[in-house]
Amino acid sequence: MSVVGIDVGFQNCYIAVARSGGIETIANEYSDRCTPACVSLASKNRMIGNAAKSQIITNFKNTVHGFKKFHGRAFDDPFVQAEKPKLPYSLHKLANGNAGIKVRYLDEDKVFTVEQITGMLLNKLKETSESALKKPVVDCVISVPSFFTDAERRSVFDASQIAGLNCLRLINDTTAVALAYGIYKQDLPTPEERPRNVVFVDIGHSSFQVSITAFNKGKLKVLATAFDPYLGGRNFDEALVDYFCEEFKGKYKLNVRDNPRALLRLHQECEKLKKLMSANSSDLPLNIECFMNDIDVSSRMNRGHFEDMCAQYLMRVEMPLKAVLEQSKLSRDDIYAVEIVGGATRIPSIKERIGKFYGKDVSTTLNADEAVARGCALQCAILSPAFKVREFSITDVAPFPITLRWKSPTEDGLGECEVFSKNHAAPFSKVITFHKKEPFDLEAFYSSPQELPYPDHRIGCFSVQNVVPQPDGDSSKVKVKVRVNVHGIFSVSSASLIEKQKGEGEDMQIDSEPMVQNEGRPEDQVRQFLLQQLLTELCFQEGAAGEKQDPAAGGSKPKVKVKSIDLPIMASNIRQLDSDVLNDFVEYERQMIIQDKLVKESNDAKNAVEEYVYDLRDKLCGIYEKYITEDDSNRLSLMLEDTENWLYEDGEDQPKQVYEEKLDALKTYGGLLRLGQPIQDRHREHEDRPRAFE
Ligand code: ATP
Ligand code: K
Ligand code: MG
Repeated sequence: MSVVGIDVGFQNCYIAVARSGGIETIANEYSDRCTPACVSLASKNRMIGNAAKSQIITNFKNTVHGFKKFHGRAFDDPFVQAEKPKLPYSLHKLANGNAGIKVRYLDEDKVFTVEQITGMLLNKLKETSESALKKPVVDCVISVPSFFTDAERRSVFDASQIAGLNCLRLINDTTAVALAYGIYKQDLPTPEERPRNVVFVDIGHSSFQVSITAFNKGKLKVLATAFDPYLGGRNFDEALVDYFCEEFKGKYKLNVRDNPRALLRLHQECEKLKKLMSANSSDLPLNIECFMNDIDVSSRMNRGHFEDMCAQYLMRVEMPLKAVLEQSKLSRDDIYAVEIVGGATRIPSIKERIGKFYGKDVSTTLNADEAVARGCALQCAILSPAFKVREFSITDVAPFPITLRWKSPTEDGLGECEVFSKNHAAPFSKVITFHKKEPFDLEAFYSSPQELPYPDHRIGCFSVQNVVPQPDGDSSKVKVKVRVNVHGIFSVSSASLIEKQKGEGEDMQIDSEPMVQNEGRPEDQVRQFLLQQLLTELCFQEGAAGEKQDPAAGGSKPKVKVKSIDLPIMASNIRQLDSDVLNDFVEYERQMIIQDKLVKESNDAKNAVEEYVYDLRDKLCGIYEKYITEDDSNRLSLMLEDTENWLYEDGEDQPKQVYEEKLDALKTYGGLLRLGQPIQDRHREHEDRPRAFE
């Protein structure tokens, strides 16, 4: 069983794994711990991560980056529409209304869903972890922003399946960071003591998240989260880009925005400049050679000017910090430490503002780039039966309140109730009891659309089927379990009909769960206040080991035999991929992997031929010179030249076997002429001989 944690960033991805002795972040084949969230499609294969990033400018139309926030979003979504003009690649409206990504791949126009693109990226990260662990990787934990709604989470989860991963948990970025912070702390207060409250701030390339988490020995509890989903390092890059575009218009008469390649280069240079300004407050140069129309451009910038330019973004730093403090109902004095992670917290003015707001120096004890991935790997290790980890319980929150509305076709029992309040503990299950004579629908939605960073507040519809009246014509008691699961995804997870047994009164007790007596109430009208009461009494928290019962439910109640019949639930309008579509994507991803492998093998085989040619040619005029006649040497040189020409012409793009045969032929031909290999043997014999006497 693998233990892998993956931080899928808007810009940067990190992987941490559990190996003997602990959690470590691992490097990819470029010896880079950071894998860019970038996928480049080409006429023969795909490139993913670092290889794709190097194509951003050369193959800009087909190199996809900045796609993380398209998860679960429609093409017409305001966010998608606002991003569209800024993208060097094209978006396309899919049949289901979602935003698809249109590229040229294998010399054809192709539209990929964002799940497929993230699937490709995840597959690359999976391969990287496999080569580090030297075994197949399936189980993993993946991070998502804490403000991701159901649709976005389901979409990321689908992507993990396309990549052949078994995602044990989608964990919120700041919760992963909290785990990475807390699990090693030896001096946390005991469960009886007042908890240690720590603020975690993660500002990445695209967003700003903050949580306040309470720690006691062996556990963490997120008290509240807040965010600015649209504030991150990219805003600061864009401010610089805007500035220089304007400047170059006047200074060089260049319309940078009309030239996607120049614009991308400017973006890259501005990001570098931004990072330099974090370490340096003096005037810094910006020079780009051959920028556009053969013109070299140059300019200067300094931190003070940059901060003025970015005042509108810097101003937004305080809001989430304040919101999270208010929601947690703590005062500044209750805060033990403020831990910051994420690349954009390196901007001095951001860091300063965070410290100033909480009246504390911020601490940077966690690795700003790797903490999320490490937390993910720790969570994976906790969930993995194959790993022994210190007991540590994690209670997260549901950041947006969720309401359930119910209706039946003929009965007039319409009603609604907020089942999860803001910052409700999660994962969490609740049981709601209805009195119904016929099937009914439960519609779930986020209660406060105005605070939702997503344009549609509907979560989905869950139809509870096969509900029938009792034999005596009375309504049946239907128990419905609703939950926010370990991924932060809402569902109506099960329903059952409780059959009255002969001879029993209405006033029965169920052995497994407490019941509120409903007698005397108009049956189909479960009123709001009653439900709220039910909800508080009938909830129990999910532990890592499954669902634990509320202790209040106790086994002390008299056990009465009741018959409970499971009812099927049909979910509709849930924003996730249909299973056939998902299967097709899984299969297609597999084909693309094979295709990439073929291309790689063929390239490797071609390189082997090329290397053999160059190597032998070098040696013919070098170390082999003494062991070969001039005539043979000429013949061999000619053969090498032929091969080289072939490599540039017919041999430019061939399957692996052709190169392998070519290499064999070269070796054999040389052998027949007693060239190539035999010379090498003679040379080696000569080299070895004196050594034998030493
Ligand atoms: P997100 O969390 O939004 O999905 P991400 O995880 O990919 O994005 P990070 O890797 O945490 O983001 O941070 C990347 C951002 O941090 C980029 O905007 C990058 O330019 C910025 N950054 C990195 N180092 C510095 C620095 N020294 N000074 C300023 N900004 C920096
Ligand atoms: K990251
Ligand atoms: Mg991040």
